[in-house]
Amino acid sequence: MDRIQLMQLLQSCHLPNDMQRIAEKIMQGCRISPEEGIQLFEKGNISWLGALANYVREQKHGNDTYFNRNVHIEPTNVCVYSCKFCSYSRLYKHREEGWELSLDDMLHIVERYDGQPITEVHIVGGVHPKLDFYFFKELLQRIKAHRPEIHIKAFTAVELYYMFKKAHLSYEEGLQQLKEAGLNSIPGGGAEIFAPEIREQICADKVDAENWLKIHETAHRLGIPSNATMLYGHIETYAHRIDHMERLRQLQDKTGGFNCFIPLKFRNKHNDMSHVPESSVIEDIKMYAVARLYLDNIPHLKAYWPMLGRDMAQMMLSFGVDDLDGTIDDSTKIYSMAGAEEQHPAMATEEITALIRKAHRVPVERNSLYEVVQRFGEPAAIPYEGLS
Ligand code: V47
Ligand code: SF4
Repeated sequence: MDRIQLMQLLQSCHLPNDMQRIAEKIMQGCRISPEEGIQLFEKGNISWLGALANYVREQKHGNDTYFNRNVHIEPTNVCVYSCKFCSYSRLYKHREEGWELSLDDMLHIVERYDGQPITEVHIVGGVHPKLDFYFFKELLQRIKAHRPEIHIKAFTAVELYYMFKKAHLSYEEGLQQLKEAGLNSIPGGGAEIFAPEIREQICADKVDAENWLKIHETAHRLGIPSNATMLYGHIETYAHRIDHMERLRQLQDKTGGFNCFIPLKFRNKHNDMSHVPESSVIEDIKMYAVARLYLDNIPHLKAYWPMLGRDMAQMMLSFGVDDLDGTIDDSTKIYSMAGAEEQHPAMATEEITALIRKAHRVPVERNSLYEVVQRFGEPAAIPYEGLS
């Protein structure tokens, strides 16, 4: 959709004056304020919010829709923390109910992909009290010794905070050593909601917002890019979501080190927040659209399909999203244990490209830094294939 078409569509929606002003600002490429972000959540309706988010997405990326070929390693689900939304972790005293992989186990996972064209290993797990900085440093070194070209995106700021603290290393020392051992980028997990009044209720004992942001800032300064997430749709308000995105936007202005933003929909099965209902589809769409409009300086918006489900992730390609993460190969349990539709998340390249084409977008295989590995051509007319 071009600017004129968008303006015509907005006119036909008869927006209230305040919404019309915000929409015009966005079309002119101006940044919206936190107050305006909250108003979009409160008063925005998904038809025009979606059109605006789609316009911004197409200005940035045209029809290109990114994915990568990746595999996850989850070293352990034993964790010293007790986040209330987490369905995945087990305390150390209950470790017999969980898993702990050895260095050899994890190297064997990487070896299983020998000769296959994956480009990224994503490593995230619980915070195990006995697995220390030197264990994880050796893990990086052994993976790189085996497959030097693979990109390692590893360890949330929560895991890094704990391992650096126990090893008496500053963020800079710890990150520099991990970079030399093979760390290429940092995933976005552990951010949850930055506002302390919400953090206290859902994940009181883990790293606070200031240190999460400091670790990412230090990483960016050392040339280690990262992602950022937000866990939404539980007890937070719209103001908390905007506060979260505002802190990310400010850091991104300083460093430019965030590659992508990933809203993570709270899933409520088998955790201590099961009484909190999950967000509706309308709320999910608003979340993605407003994220695209608010975070004008973060290049990519990712719908993480193992958590949203592939149908919802596909739909979000019309509401601001340009990235679907990767093929995954059934290597993560975080969301299936919390009740996500995808109980064994894996998509062959043919499936993920077909999913993108059916949304009339162009599939582009990327590496972890969003450099193009392979373009899959313009979407053809899609024949009707029945209701399934
Ligand atoms: O921080 C845990 C979330 C995150 C639940 O950087 C839950 O590319 C919803 O870091 N409902 C970890 N979410 C996952 C993560 C990640 C995932 C995908 C891509 C990237 C990336 C990073 O998982 C945690 C937490 O916010 N989470 N439990 C739950 N019940
Ligand atoms: Fe541990 Fe992460 Fe689960 Fe929190 S979300 S309990 S830090 S594994």
